[in-house]
Amino acid sequence: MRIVHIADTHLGYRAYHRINAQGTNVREADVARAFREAVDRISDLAPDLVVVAGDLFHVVRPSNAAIADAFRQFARLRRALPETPAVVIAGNHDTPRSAETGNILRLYEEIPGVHVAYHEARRLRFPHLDAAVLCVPHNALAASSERMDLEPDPQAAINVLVAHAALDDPRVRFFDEYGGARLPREAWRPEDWTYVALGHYHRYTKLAPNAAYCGATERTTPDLWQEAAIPKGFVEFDTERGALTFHELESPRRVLDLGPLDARGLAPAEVDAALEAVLAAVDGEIEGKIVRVRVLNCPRSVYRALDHRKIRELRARALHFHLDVRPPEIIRTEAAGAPGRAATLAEELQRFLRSRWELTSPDLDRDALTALALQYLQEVEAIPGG
Ligand SMILES: [Mn+2]
Repeated sequence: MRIVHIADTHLGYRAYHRINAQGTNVREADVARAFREAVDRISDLAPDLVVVAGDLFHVVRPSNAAIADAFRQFARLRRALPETPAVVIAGNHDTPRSAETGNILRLYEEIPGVHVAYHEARRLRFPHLDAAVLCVPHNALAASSERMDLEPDPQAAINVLVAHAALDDPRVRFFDEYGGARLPREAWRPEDWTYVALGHYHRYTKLAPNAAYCGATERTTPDLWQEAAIPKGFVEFDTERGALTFHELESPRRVLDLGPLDARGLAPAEVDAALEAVLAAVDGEIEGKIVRVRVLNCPRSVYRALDHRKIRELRARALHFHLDVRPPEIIRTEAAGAPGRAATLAEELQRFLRSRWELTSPDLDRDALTALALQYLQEVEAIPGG
């Protein structure tokens, strides 16, 4: 049989305050479009089983439009593949912190053939496939204090494990996917399962011939520059051939991370020219794209004298244009961390504020704000039990 494994669609994600002609946030429309493309492609592939390994929604309370659109997509999938069950588990993004808050995913159980695990671990059996699916949603791992032993069902010929978790494995590095529940590597063995479908890590990563993170369908992590060149899509696994195939989606919006330009010793007009050159080298226009250009060693006085009319024009043409200008006194070599030592919270914060945090106005002083944030952190850390 063939299984399609998809995860981290993050429906309802929004960014950049840009609205399309229908009045929808452009990025919210983007994640919806990527999911629609995935449903089209899955319908064409006609698998025997579909698993959604968590973070269907970006937030616990998605917009009505996101809820309705997801409903339409599952209904469409059902119409295209009436014999194919779809199993959906909750991830950290679509699990409410309080159990009293209902989970929106339950709504989708109204669609015949859609099965949802949003709270506790749950085993689903599909006799017509001779298959059992062990569902381990975020809450099942986050709420349990003991180690969970994940065992296949000896009665079933096909055993699938679906989990939304931060796997304890050197091949995955969770830079931006905060808040995942840890899944120790010893909790499961790939050889015990027909297929292991993981969600949470947004980059497609094959961990064994029959185990993978399928990655996200759009770029929605806080530092999406890191994801600029990472393909987005879903995975197909053929249990008879043991073949795992990654299907890349075409619809995710282009993200360009350009530079860095070195402005050391350059006059403002020379920085303008360098900026123009790096943009001219882009394949196609920047229209509608998400673009960052990093400029290093650029003093404030040079930044102020740049051609800001041109920069405003770039901001209007791109969906999002971020000119990330750093003054020369900033030391850029920290943060990789000394080997063998985890970064402290202060180092993490400093790294984020210095290199990842996007200033909303050029008048903000990154250094002053970083110093203030570190001072606040120090004060909090000085409180006993704080
Ligand atoms: Mn996610």
